[in-house]
Amino acid sequence: MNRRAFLGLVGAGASATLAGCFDGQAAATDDNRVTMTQVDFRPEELRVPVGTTVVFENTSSHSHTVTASGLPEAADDSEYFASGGFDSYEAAKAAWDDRAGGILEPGDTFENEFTTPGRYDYVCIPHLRQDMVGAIIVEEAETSDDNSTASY
Ligand SMILES: [Cu+2]
Repeated sequence: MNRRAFLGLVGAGASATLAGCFDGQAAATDDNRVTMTQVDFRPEELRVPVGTTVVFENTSSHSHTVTASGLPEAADDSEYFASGGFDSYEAAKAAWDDRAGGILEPGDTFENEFTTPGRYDYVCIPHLRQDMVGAIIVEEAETSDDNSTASY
């Protein structure tokens, strides 16, 4: 391998590693994207492999929040997520009531990386009465380093 090709590979690896560290860097596709309509999350349930960064995008003309309401048992407190960066539902709710904390205005996005398998329920605090709720279902990676065969 010549030196130029080697440097190119190093560069690609470094940017792939860093991509997860910055907000707004995750590429949103249909596989990892949830949109907000007037009073709905779409899709209401999204299945993703573990390690996926999900992008929540407010494509409506209303303001919303993305606020986790239930984590899988295997997840620890550090995996709590909410727009505004709160570390518990109680904190997010108090901030919303106090100053519209965690608000996602039209066009805003919020991202979260899901590192533990299980079901993560979340709500939009200002539209709870309209049943604006969703869930991210995080599945174990299908491949492993043993000799299991792919199922597709
Ligand atoms: Cu809402």
